[in-house]
Amino acid sequence: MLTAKQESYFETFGFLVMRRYFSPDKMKTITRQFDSVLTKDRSGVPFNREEQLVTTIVEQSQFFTQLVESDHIYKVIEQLMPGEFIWSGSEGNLTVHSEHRWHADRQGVAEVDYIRIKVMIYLDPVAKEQGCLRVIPGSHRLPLHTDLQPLIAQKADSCPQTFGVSGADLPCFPLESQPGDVIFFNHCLWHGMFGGWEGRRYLALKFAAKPTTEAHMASLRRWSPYALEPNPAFVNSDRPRIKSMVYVPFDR
Ligand SMILES: O=C(O)CCC(=O)C(=O)O
Repeated sequence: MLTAKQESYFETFGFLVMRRYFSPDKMKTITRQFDSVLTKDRSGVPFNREEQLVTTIVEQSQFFTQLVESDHIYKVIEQLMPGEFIWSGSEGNLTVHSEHRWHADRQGVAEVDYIRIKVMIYLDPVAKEQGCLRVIPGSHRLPLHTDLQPLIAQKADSCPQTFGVSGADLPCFPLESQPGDVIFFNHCLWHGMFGGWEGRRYLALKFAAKPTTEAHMASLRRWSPYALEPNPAFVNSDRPRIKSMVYVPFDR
């Protein structure tokens, strides 16, 4: 599904944007399903400008589970991960914050050789100054990855004190997107968001290479313990692709 050039792009820069990946009709359904799960999670109460995160949006929705096992997602992850991979959870996000300061979801020298991928589906148009994901290309790799380490505190003055510019002015690549575009990025890539508004929505799907070492296990325990305790909806699934992603301990 991906070309060799797209694979090289992802490996080198740490992200890939698939433009118009889902049709307008498909996006309408994705948005309707997203709103429905989040409204149910609020017990039907209208959005009241409070941040909302549903960490099992995929697991509790047959529609989103099918999306994950579709070629559009599953086959691409299969191509971007060097071997087998496991499911590492989902997020339905309705945000109100205006910025998410620079960080890498998995940060540190010990992390960069263990590949994990996050898929971002923004449900609203987002732009550089209006809530899009900004990335620092190539920062999933050493030495750039650790050169940015002072920013991990994510304080208002982390960026000015380290580089003399505000977080919003740090050199970056803004992944402006329209509904239908889909972003795949390496969890070790440094990223941030500025210009967010109340009611910004995105779906995140997370995958990790199958852990094969104690270092991988330690990393999963630290950053994503939920990946090691798969949701019953996935454990009991009879769908081959879903079953293939359920974490099974080494010694079984
Ligand atoms: O709010 C956003 O769009 C960025 C989210 C983010 O930084 C993250 O999921 O780690």
